[in-house]
Amino acid sequence: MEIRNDWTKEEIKEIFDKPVMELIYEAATVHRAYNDPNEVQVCTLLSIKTGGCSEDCSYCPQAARYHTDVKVHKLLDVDFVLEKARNAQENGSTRFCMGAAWREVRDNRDFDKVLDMVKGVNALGMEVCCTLGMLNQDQAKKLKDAGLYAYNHNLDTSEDHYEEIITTRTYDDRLDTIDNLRKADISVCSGGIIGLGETNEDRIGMLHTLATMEEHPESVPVNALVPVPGTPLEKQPRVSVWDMVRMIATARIIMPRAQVRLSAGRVSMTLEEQALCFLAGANSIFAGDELLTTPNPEVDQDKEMFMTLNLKPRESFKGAAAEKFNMA
Ligand code: SAM
Ligand code: DTB
Ligand code: SF4
Repeated sequence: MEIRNDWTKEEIKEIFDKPVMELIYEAATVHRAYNDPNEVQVCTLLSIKTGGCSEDCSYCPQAARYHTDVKVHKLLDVDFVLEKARNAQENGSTRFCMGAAWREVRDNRDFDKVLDMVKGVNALGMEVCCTLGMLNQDQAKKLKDAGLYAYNHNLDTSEDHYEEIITTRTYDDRLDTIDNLRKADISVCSGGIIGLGETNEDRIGMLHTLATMEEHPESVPVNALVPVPGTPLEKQPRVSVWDMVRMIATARIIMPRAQVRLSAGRVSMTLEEQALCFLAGANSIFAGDELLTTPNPEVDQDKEMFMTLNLKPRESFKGAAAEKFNMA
């Protein structure tokens, strides 16, 4: 099976709409043809700058305009961040992702500090990732030179549904940032959220945009909305595990070599539900007691899950991204 980036929406819909058992079987078959099905990447997130964001992303507790109880703080110190990265590494994480509640990267002292964080985490031998909002080509290059491995910038939803969720920047802005990452040879992490009130057509639309990029993102996070009191989406019903499974399985079939990440929402899933997601092709998680501002399963609970399911944490700098970026 060759890797395709000429998928049509109709073809993706046909996969997405298959009976669940058929879909899981197919996704599991593709998964084992391209990846070790017992291997799951463990990433740790850290919010290096929390809250006070100028954007209006309606799912996000960090937008200044909504009244949520996140503990706002300015950019953390480099030493503190490196301590957290070492901790994450001791707990088995091979990727460390630093998130900032910024609309975009600006060329200032804070950015210089982030570059130092990137250098420090890279020196630990971890895959270092950032998610700092939009960035230009020059900033992408500076991050790459500092040792950045991957950058997370989600599409979040379909182009059609986007305006219902965010009005302070456009879908094209997002695609431009992803382009800038590609030009700087940074591994792309891009996916979205389900449970924002979108239709199945929107979910298919987002997957279509990802799977028809010239190169598929090396990582595709699938987040279930964590509804946070104070945000416009606080009353959204939680997504069902079958919606997650459908999304993950379809992503796996159309982007066979991507790390499909079972991201936000694990805290409200049972071990069995998560196991279904791994069977459907998810091969990456965020570990650590917190995501950015909301709870995540406890580290010990995840260690137990890995033992129970005999999962192996994936080594750093391995797989499609490593081959391409030549950092193994
Ligand atoms: N400010 C930067 C940006 O927006 O690109 C980086 C941080 S932002 C919090 C990273 C991603 O987290 C968002 O694109 C969104 O997909 C995800 N996210 C934020 N709040 C969420 C929530 N309540 N539930 C699920 N995912 C969420
Ligand atoms: C992604 O797709 N999910 C992560 C990471 N990329 C940055 C963020 C999830 C955030 C969930 C809400 C919170 O904890 O603030
Ligand atoms: Fe700001 Fe990012 Fe949250 Fe949007 S998702 S409000 S850009 S921190």
